[in-house]
Amino acid sequence: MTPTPLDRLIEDVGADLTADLTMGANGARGPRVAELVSRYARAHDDWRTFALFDSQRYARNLVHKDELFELILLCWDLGQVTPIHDHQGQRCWMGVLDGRVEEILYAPPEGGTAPRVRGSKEHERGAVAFITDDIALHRIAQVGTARAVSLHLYSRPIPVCRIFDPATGVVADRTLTYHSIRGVRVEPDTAAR
Ligand code: 2CO
Ligand code: FE2
Repeated sequence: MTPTPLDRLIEDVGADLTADLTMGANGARGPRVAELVSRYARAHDDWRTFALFDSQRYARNLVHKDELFELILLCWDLGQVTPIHDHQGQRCWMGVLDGRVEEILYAPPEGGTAPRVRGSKEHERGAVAFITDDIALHRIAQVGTARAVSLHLYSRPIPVCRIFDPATGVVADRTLTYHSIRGVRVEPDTAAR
């Protein structure tokens, strides 16, 4: 079967992250993931096969997962948002495929205080944001009049994250679940394995 553009993206990202691993911190170049995701986001729409929405909350649709990374299509209905959260020490790239999302960045709370807003950005189709816990915590929200779809790449996969109460900074663990796996709805939403 001919590989789809999304299959090729998975292959290219896998090769890039593997090369990055073997080169270590002194590698000749950093990962090209942002560039690969941005190029894909601008040119292709075969991701639509995996774009399932949920009226209750943003839907996490698993496209690919291996030891090194997971690729998840997030579908945002109008007004849907994440809590303020971390990424468990992993790298997170977010590329917008459709619509618009707002990313609000927060400084990690110190000693039980409310997380402090550090800034916000809006991202449109083709934009790729990158975050780690060293950079900030964040919260994503759909904005505008159209539903949004974004592609999230975590290296390594994140089965659980920490969420922060916006008023008190109180922290809780959240198990991250999938709404679908490779285009097939899993009911109820299934925990990452
Ligand atoms: N990290 C959130 C999640 O995987 C989405 S916000 O972008 O990283 O549900
Ligand atoms: Fe996130």
